[in-house]
Amino acid sequence: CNVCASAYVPAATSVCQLDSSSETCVGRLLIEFSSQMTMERVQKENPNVTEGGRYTPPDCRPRWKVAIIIPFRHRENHLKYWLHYLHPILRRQKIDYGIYIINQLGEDTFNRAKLLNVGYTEALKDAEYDCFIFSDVDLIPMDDRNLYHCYDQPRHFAIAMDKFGFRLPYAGYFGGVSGLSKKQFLKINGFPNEYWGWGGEDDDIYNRITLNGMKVSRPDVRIGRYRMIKHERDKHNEPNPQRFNKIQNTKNTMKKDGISSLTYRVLQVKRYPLYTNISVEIGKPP
Ligand code: UDH
Ligand code: NGS
Repeated sequence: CNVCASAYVPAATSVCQLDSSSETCVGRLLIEFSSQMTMERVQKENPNVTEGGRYTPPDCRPRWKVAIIIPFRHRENHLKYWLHYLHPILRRQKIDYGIYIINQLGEDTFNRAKLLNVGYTEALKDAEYDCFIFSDVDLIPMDDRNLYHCYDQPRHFAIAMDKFGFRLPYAGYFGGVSGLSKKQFLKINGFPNEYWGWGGEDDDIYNRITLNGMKVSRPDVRIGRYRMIKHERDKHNEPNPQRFNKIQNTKNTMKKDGISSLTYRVLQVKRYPLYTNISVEIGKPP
């Protein structure tokens, strides 16, 4: 009887099996961005996601509580595809998660890493997350065995992007999608707040990780594949000319510039069916 079946929630006793051979995962996925996507459709596809974009697997106890943080401004169309693909993947992976869009208000220079620090802080006001995954809005995993939880070492997920010929562009690349446990994040004093505009902030984070005695962990290159939604360069996110100098100085700057020095103003928190949108003022470059 369907009614009984859907009303019955078994006691969540066993720990979720999250090895990459998990029977609920399907492996390689077909990812494309040519069909029209609407938020109504994505909502209908994901009736089990609760307000604010939260989900807990009904039949097992997850090891991690994961906040997924997306830096954002004017990318509504990309967000629809991201939600369309990621919610079902995360559900199959049996992840306990919440989705946080950190929306930079105004038209001052974009600051990806500072928005990620805001996401970390704001998500912790919602629930006791112990794992944080930081994802660009335009990156979709092509294999659901790339598990969105935390690892013994800081994790780099987006290691084989289509635009780089499904390889790392360089050994220390840490961009696109990465994940740190709360402990790992605090060990590096979070992310830098002082990279305004495009580039270098991910290299600074990589430096923080290695300078603090940690190593980056990565999936197999056949599994860590991603499609990026093609787009032009955004306005107010020009390449930052200071980025090359700044990444030479991480050792000196990381102790004072990070989660310990973060300041911002939240203007609105809105809970939508598939995500929580946090609109913030983060200031502008000095
Ligand atoms: N982001 C926004 N809005 C912006 C800028 C950035 O939402 O205006 C977010 C978004 O999540 C994006 C991420 O920050 O995925 C990273 O920024 P990016 O997509 O600009 O970085 P990427 O390296 O592109 O992907 C750089 C410009 C490439 C131009 C290529 C022209 N053919
Ligand atoms: C490096 C940038 C990174 C960037 C990576 C890939 O050169 O921030 O290219 O860029 N570092 C510096 O500029 C110091 S991409 O091809 O995605 O536009 O993530």
